[in-house]
Amino acid sequence: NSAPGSISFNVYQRYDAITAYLEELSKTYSSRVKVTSIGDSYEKRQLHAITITNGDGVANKNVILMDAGIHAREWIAPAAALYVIQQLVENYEQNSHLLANYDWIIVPLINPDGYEYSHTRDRLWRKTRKPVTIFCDGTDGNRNFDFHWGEIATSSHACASTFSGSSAFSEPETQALRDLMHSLSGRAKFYLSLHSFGNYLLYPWGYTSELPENWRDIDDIARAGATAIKTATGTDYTVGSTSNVLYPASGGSLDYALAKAKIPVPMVMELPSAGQQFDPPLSKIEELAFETWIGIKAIAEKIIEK
Ligand code: ING
Ligand code: ZN
Repeated sequence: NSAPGSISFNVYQRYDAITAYLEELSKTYSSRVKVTSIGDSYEKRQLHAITITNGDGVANKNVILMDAGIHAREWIAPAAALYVIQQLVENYEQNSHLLANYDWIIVPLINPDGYEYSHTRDRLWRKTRKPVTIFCDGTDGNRNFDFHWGEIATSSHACASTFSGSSAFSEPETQALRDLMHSLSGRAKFYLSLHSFGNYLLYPWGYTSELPENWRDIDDIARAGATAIKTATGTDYTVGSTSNVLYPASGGSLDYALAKAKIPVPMVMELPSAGQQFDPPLSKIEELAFETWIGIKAIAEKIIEK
């Protein structure tokens, strides 16, 4: 089911290779693919978004928005995002129904500074890389969004791995994602942020154990994804609100997407670990990415048919 392409899933690709792949797709498939920069990281890496269409030239279609890699060490997440990109672009014939009335906008690596740092210096690095004090660097991007910022399961200590930031949206990476969300206002119908690990399909809220008004719709759609994965590979996912099935946490992009950017169906997917936390073995990357794609496709089909 995978298409031939110039990216391989037998290693965790680095920022430069990911960038080169996106640029190659935009050249080879110029009628259907556009790559833009939505901003620069603290260390001045471009934050790339790939817009995938069916090439019919119709403007302002509905949008499915995805990001991955807000947490540096969760390497399987950007790999899965690249797999989705590959399927939609290089395996277009089999997936064109997913692009008929929807454009997909995917940011496969929203925290490239942290990602590179987790490859070169500290495998378990989670945060961005902007210095905070003379002793400690980095902010947890998924605690830095301005909705109940700094309230729950986050730290005000710069050295902590869940440091919420010196202020809400203190980081160029979260600013870029915020601006992208708002620029799609009214068009984005589904937002998915990929993390690892633990096999969860999460929806708001993280800041409270109460549920959003449309939770039944979101739950239904998430369960379609979990069921598709269970059927395809036997892998179990837990579906529910962040605070109810995982832990309470505020300031995440998920809550922000619903509350502030008004994206009606937002989710976080916590991918599997293959028993190795943030290090699924290289031989498992493609399998896990494929399985994730099965779930995302089922969810997208459900969104699109609504
Ligand atoms: N988990 C997420 C985290 O940022 C999460 C869980 C999802 C929190 C949505 C808040 C909102 O802690 C991982 N593994 O990063
Ligand atoms: Zn994460």
